[in-house]
Amino acid sequence: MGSCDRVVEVLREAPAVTLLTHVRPDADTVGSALALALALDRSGVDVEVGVPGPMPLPDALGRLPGAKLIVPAPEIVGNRTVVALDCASAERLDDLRDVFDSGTTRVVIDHHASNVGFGDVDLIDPDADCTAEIVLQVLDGYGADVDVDVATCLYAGLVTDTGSFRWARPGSHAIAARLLDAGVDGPGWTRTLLDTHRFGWLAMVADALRSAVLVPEAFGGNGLVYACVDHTWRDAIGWDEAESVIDLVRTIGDADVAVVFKESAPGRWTVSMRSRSVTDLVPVARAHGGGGHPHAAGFGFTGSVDEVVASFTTA
Ligand SMILES: [Mn+2]
Repeated sequence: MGSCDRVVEVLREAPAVTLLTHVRPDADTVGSALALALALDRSGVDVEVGVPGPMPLPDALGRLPGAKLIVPAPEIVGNRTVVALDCASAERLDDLRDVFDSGTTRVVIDHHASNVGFGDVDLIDPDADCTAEIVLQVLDGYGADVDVDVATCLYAGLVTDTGSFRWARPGSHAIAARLLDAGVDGPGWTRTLLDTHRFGWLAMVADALRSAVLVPEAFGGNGLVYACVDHTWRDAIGWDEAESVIDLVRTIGDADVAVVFKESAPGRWTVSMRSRSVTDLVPVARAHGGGGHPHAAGFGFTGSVDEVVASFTTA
């Protein structure tokens, strides 16, 4: 029996399910969890969705269908069947890791190449553009009705993890067509999820871009461009507004690797990395305790940006 069939079987037998997203939640992890939650809820399953960490849910994600199924982290019951969605490792569950570990049937659904599996049932497909695609397979196996609400949640993961379909595989375009046929407002959700910022975002971006440094000798001479967003911006306009800076920095063709350092509190950083072609970021992220995909990865650290940049230069 394949992993997808096993996940379907587990879900069919569970009277109650806890679904968990990763910390610093994005549209793929939340959309995947809510799509699955909606389908289970309609089938009479007692379902709760937990979002770990201190970061508030970005406004746009709170408007997805099914967001009412999100339960504040302290109120999560923790069912015997637990599912981690889009989490490359158990660490990504942050303060809800105990909820996952306490389950008796722990399911991992993910598409990160760095994910070695940390559940009793691991459904991990690094060839999938997003976790939402894998959830769609599960929903089809489960016999769920992929109506406009479920489709909207899946589309949210698909459109964001493919960078508005820039690097989408043929199969992902086919899935997009199916979701749009189900009634998803594609242009509307794309604007909401990817092209909407608060006014203060412009000043933050100006500040971040002014900080940009090019290090041609880094990554074996393939080059690094990096920028920093300091912690004061988090309080001013919200943590999620800094997530888009990497999409500007990574357009610089002078370097193979683009990195954005985002300070969540003084000296505490989360790092987003992108590579254009030759550099495999998975080992780089793993060396710093993180994970991801060959061309998109990340990690967190406490300390000085200069030290981390120095490690890239000797890499
Ligand atoms: Mn994802």
